[in-house]
Amino acid sequence: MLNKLFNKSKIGKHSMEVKESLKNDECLPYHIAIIMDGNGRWAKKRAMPRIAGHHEGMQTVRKITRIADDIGIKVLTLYAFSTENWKRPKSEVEYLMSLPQMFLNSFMPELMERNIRVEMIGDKEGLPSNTKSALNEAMEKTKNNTGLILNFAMNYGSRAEIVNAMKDIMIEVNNGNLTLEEVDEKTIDQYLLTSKLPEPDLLIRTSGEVRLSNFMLWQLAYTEFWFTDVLWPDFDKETFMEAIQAYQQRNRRYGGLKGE
Ligand code: V0D
Repeated sequence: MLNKLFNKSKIGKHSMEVKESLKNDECLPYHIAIIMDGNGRWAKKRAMPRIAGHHEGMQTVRKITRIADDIGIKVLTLYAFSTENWKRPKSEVEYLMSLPQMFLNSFMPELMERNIRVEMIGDKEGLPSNTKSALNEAMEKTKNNTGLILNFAMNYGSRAEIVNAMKDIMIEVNNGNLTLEEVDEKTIDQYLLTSKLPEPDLLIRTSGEVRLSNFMLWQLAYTEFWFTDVLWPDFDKETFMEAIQAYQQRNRRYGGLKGE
């Protein structure tokens, strides 16, 4: 039922038909995922505390959300907090956990105006209650919005997501609701936290690290990757457009080869 909302039936597993229909639009990626790295490094370079970098990074989230919405991106998934990030100093984790509330308090009117829907993937139950209620409120208020889906990965880890999907599938098999023979890639898709979303077309990681860090391992199987040394707080429209253009060029080349 929600598949209809995201037009999943129409766009297919790898958004091929959207890519087709957007040919005139030079193959705008439908779903962009970003690993927002380099906030601490940005602060260090300025002899500022790490939390100042996180605050600046939050402003970048605002700017990039506006741009994504303006150019017609349909889904923007932002890796905001991994299950590994709990290992950071308590004061830093506390500050990070206050960011969703801070962000939503000031940005909610604009989210509504822009018809943006807030979503999240990750273990919400593991979040502090203030953070959880800020998120719940934002998702509830924006649930009927039909524009850009702003999807935050919070307390998210991809292997844990896959383990939980496997367990849920095994329960169904155990209960006789599903047979072993019926389990295929589609089944696994359906049990992941991203079951309602198309797979990312483009993954961006900032700050020069070239790895996935347990982010959307299953979902990124066919995604184009784009890496930059730019630190997340310095990420701007120009960098964003550079990433999208690189994606479009790769698609064009692929299309050209395929046609010959
Ligand atoms: C810090 C860079 C926005 C990455 C961006 C708790 C690290 C700024 C949010 C946010 C974070 C999350 C959910 C929501 C609204 C806003 C956010 C965290 C970190 C982790 F509904 N920025 N931001 N959440 N940073």
